[in-house]
Amino acid sequence: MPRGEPFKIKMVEPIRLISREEREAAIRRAGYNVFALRSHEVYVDLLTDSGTGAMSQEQWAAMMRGDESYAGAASYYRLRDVVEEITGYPYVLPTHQGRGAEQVVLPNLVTRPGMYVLSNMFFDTTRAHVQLAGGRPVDLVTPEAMDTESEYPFKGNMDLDRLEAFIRDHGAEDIACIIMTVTNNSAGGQPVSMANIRATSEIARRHGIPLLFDAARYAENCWFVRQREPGYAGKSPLEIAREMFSYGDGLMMSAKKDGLVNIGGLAAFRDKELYEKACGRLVPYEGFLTYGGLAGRDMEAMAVGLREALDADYLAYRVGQVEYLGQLLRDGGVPIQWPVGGHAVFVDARKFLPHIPPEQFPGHALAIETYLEGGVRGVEVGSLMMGRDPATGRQLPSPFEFFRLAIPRRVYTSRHLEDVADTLIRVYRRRERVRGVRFTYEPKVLRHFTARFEFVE
Ligand code: PM9
Repeated sequence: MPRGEPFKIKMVEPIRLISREEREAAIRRAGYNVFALRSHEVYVDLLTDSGTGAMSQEQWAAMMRGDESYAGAASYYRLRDVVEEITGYPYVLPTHQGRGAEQVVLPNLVTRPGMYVLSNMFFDTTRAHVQLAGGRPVDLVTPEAMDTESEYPFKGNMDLDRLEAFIRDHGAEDIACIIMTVTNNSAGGQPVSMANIRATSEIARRHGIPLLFDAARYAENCWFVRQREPGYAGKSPLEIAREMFSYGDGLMMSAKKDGLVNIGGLAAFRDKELYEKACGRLVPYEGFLTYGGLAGRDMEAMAVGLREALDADYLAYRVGQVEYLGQLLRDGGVPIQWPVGGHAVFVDARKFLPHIPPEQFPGHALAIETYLEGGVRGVEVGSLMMGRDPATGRQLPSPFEFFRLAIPRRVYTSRHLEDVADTLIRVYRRRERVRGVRFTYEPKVLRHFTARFEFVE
């Protein structure tokens, strides 16, 4: 097998490492929040894999075909056909991004305040949309996910025993829906097995509860199923995707990940009823049914990107590159969620910085330190992102304290990732000198994006 990337580079964007003094000034000005850094102040930007990928020549070419008609655009129908081919869902709505789909779909299911929405694990915007709709999000990730060192191959799984018990204790009528997040971002980009999806679907159907996918990274999940689950090695990623979606009633998707586009999202359904309810919210919040907040050219790029993301050579390179960074870090002694996830390496900040308690956000402290050390930007996924209980104002307990290095698709070379690993290993060697942080400003909703901090002395 060749070891190189399955593409060559046709266009380049310069990047550079600014000086240590400039980095210190930049992070101070940013209120010690990496979200407030300007991109030119960052050398390797692993803040997110969302919308940061490089499009292919086929995607750029397809954009020229964009039909910008307000209603009935040909680009919409091309996108719809691809989504139906992959998912089997005929009712397709474009949205401006993943959270657009969430705001269009979730309030139709959370019909009474206090209803529960169950998930293997919510991403923060999905959790926020459940709460904004008056619902109560409940994470039911498998306990194996908590042990960051075990070899368990599907740490993204739903805990089926807790799912059954929750439905039995609270009653199916109080459960708005089940959301299966593939891959499970908050647990470390960890995959969900087909067996677990099938079993979750059986439970959902038995109780008459809708099962929706949060499909942001569904193609990477399909790759892990093919690699790790008996019986799938000979199947194409497309065949695996079709089987996976056959177990659900619909999806919400940020196409900025496995749609390989810089902007765009999707909602798609098996049945007309959920679709029609979503249409009622799409028009006032996103746009007309056949553009949903996107340009025709965006839908063209998405239609091509959705297919490219299921290409076996691409997926082998993609997941392999993330694993390469994980292996370099592990070899350097850095504790990470293992096995490595599909889109990011999740550094276990609890183990990395045992002297920093959760209320001083060890994952965020590591984000600041890694930026200062080598201009590398990653993000906290832990107590800071988890936030407070809206009813009591108390900090919600976070099962993890991660510092996430998310790898944009088709953007950085392995040499960049070697620089990232060297940077983090240098921080690890002087880890006892890293300090925790506290808020100087704490926003009420999705606080990690705009909060400001100072070091705890
Ligand atoms: N995920 C991420 O970096 C981007 C926003 S925070 C920097 O991981 C899942 C599983 C996601 C996700 C976004 C969304 C929302 C839904 N589900 O960002 O609205 O990981 O397109 O998608 C980010 P949008």
